[in-house]
Amino acid sequence: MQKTFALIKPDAVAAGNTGAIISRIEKEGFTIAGMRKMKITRAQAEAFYGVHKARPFFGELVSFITSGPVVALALEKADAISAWRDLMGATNPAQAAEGTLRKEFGTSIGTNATHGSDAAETAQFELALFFPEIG
Ligand code: 3AN
Repeated sequence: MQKTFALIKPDAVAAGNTGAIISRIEKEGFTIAGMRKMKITRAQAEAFYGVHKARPFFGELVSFITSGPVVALALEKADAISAWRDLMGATNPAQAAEGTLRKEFGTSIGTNATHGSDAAETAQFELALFFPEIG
């Protein structure tokens, strides 16, 4: 079993898609090991998106992710990191495959409904940031 970190982003929460996304998560066989609806602070966002600091859209990322409530999730499954990225689909919803969450719920490359850790080290870092109580 592997754990990954997932977020339902402010666009999807505001659009009332939290339940539909959680339902897909359970249907796809993930165990929800942690779940918290919260507003991310600026300091948390800057730490979370630290790897993107040099990107031109860093400011945009931080202001979007702090713009409204998110649902933070610790998900567990065999190969959870890649399974969750497969379920999310491509970063840009316009390029995401049919049946993926970003295709169904994302509206632009920035407002793309969900986040998922991209590697074991990032999963560990992001889980520790949002779920320090989960080992
Ligand atoms: P992913 O979330 O699929 O791993 P990354 O790591 O390339 O994608 O990008 C991190 C986040 O930055 C994405 N979730 C997306 O919302 C945002 N992003 C990526 N590219 C752009 C862009 N060109 N303009 C605005 N936001 C972007």
